[in-house]
Amino acid sequence: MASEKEAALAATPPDSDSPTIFDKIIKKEIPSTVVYEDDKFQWKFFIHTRTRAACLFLYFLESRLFLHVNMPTVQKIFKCVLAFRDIQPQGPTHILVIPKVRDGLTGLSKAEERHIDILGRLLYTAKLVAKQEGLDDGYRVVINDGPKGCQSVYHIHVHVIGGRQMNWPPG
Ligand code: DGP
Repeated sequence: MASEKEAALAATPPDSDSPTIFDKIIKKEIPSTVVYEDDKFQWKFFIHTRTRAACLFLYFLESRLFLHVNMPTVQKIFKCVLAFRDIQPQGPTHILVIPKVRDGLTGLSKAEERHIDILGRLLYTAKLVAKQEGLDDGYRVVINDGPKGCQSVYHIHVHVIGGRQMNWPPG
């Protein structure tokens, strides 16, 4: 298996819509150990969206008829964040927190004002997950960005690493 650095240098930053391995994890097409899944209703999105009636109707249809249609807006409102164990853990605990809808956020450097809510939710979920994992003595939260930041998967994600003493500066 390639090292993280090798994987990051080999990774090509994709178009914002190109699928990544995380899309398959979100759709449960490949297995992962999910530790947290957020399907909370986000009132802020709801109030600001101009298509709320249509979204509610689609969500109702989806939940009643068990449709599994890709409806990004509906997912953005109702299902936001997924956290699962990293396949190459850098500590006894290593969890990735990702948005279920990328919405152009291939990495932090692509963040725009519309992403403020989801960025806050990712960090808040990192805290929830750390607590859930019992990382009471501390942990590290990392967002790698771009080739020099050692990013290998171009779907924004927050690493939550703990269970061992961290060093500084990071490698
Ligand atoms: P980064 O280098 O910051 O882009 O982190 C990507 C992380 O994703 C890396 O730590 C390994 C992890 N990863 C890659 N593929 C998979 C996978 O199929 N399953 C899981 N659980 N993690 C993966």
